[in-house]
Amino acid sequence: MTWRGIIFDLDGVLCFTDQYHYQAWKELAGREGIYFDETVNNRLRGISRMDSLKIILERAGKSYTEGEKASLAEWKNRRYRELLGKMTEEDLPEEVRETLDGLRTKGYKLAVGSSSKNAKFILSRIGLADYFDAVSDGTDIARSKPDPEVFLKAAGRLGLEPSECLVVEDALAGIEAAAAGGFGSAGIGEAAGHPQVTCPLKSIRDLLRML
Ligand code: B16
Ligand code: MG
Repeated sequence: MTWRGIIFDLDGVLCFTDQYHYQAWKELAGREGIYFDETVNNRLRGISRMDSLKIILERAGKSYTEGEKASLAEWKNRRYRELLGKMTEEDLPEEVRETLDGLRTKGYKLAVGSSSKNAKFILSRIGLADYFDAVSDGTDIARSKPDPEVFLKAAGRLGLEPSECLVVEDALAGIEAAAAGGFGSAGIGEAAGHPQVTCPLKSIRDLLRML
């Protein structure tokens, strides 16, 4: 298949904000007396903030009103953004920078497709604010991954069909979203083992060898 566009997931592919999500959710769960660990955190990869909160509250001893849930999500996001403030251009891994530059030189159109409403803030922290041909994120969509909406928006903004784009993902929900939208997918980490993945990757650098 000849791809014309590459759509990158953000958290877990271009940079690693996992530790900050983990810390902010852990503090929130601690305040509420809810058990939370890495295994629960792994289930939150790629899905929206409110869907993540729903998973965390599965272990709560009481039920929460919609208003209470909204305040919890807001508290988590405030704490998360405080932690993101520590990120700098040094948090853009060298292999990511080289891969992006290499793909650009080869003539691919490059986009971001992220569930995060903080995607633009994170891109600016790591020095990629103006790098991509298109960015589609949590502020653009009504349905989060595994729905393909975020990738369909990114492809539309690149002026390409889904079948012309390869989605690069670390989350199982992201691979499912890519397949549901008619995109090819390249999976990193846990996502490399998903049965619907088109190309499993050991590292993001494999893209340069493959494309
Ligand atoms: P926010 P991605 C996702 O980003 C994260 O993987 C996921 O853990 C998070 O819940 C989601 O963004 C929403 O993030 O609270 O910042 O809107 O992997 O799709 O780039
Ligand atoms: Mg991700």
